[in-house]
Amino acid sequence: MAYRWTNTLTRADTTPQSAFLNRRQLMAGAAAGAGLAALGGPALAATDEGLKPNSWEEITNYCNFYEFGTSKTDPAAHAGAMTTAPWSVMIDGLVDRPGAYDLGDIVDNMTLEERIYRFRCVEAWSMVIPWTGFELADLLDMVGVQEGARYVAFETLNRPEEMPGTNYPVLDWPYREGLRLDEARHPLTIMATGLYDRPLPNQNGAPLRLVVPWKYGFKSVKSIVRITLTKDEPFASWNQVNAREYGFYSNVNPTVDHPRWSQATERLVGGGLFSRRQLTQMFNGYGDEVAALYEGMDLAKQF
Ligand SMILES: Nc1nc2c(c(=O)[nH]1)N[C@H]1C(S)=C(S)[C@@H](COP(=O)(O)O)O[C@H]1N2
Ligand SMILES: [Mo]
Repeated sequence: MAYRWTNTLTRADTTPQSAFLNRRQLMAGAAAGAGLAALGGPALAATDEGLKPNSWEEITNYCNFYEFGTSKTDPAAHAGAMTTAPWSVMIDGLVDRPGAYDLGDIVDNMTLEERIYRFRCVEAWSMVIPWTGFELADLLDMVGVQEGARYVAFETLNRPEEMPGTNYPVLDWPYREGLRLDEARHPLTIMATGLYDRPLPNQNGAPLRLVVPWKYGFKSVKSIVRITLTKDEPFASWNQVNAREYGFYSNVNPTVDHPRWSQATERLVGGGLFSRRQLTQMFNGYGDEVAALYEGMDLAKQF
């Protein structure tokens, strides 16, 4: 299904400048000898060290994608078997134009850009990742969200013949995650299609994955085949496994520990085990942009 759609907003209308670093800006700035912190603004300047993206090797060889096994290296070893073309995404539930959308048609109608985001896993490691993607809000506008929709549910491909990990009942497959609609519409929430200006590798969730930089990594559902607008809070895979350990919101919060380990600090992957442990920031450093979404909520209870 081809659906033509034009974005009438520019990035400047929708995205706080401090919220992301355009990769080209970064390169241009570096070339001109400008300080990176000056370009970064508050969201990223808080961890200046974090501005340097992790290498392609690090990002593509230290992955969580349990459909291919539970070790960090399993996805790089086994995800190559996943067929990602053609790829269609079923968009349904409370939308005006439900249907099976071909990914090529979706991408043709989106504004693709590069954004360097800090990434924080609930296992207390982190990376800095240069994604290519488009805003989820633009996709939601394309299909038309109906009144009454309050959440967005996401579902990963479930294809046992190409995904050896799904033969084990680690999770209730397919992998599923959800966001509240205002979180989904936030300009920092993107659907990634690439990494370092290259197509997304399978192990990182090709051809389409969610990226929500102020939440723990497990909210970033990979290889998405279905997006459903719902009235009620959707099923979330890790929340279902252990609700005490994994809440629906999963906002990065150094003051709320995982029951089995602290969330106060993180190890930046790639710089040596001890030298680069750093303090974790509330909302992963994106608090200026997103704290308002949670006003009035007790984040120790709704974690
Ligand atoms: N389908 C699917 N999506 C997933 C996961 C998974 O096991 N299956 N793991 C999550 C977790 S725990 C993390 S930390 C991130 C890791 O993304 P990366 O491997 O690209 O770093 O993917 C998330 N998305
Ligand atoms: Mo994770």
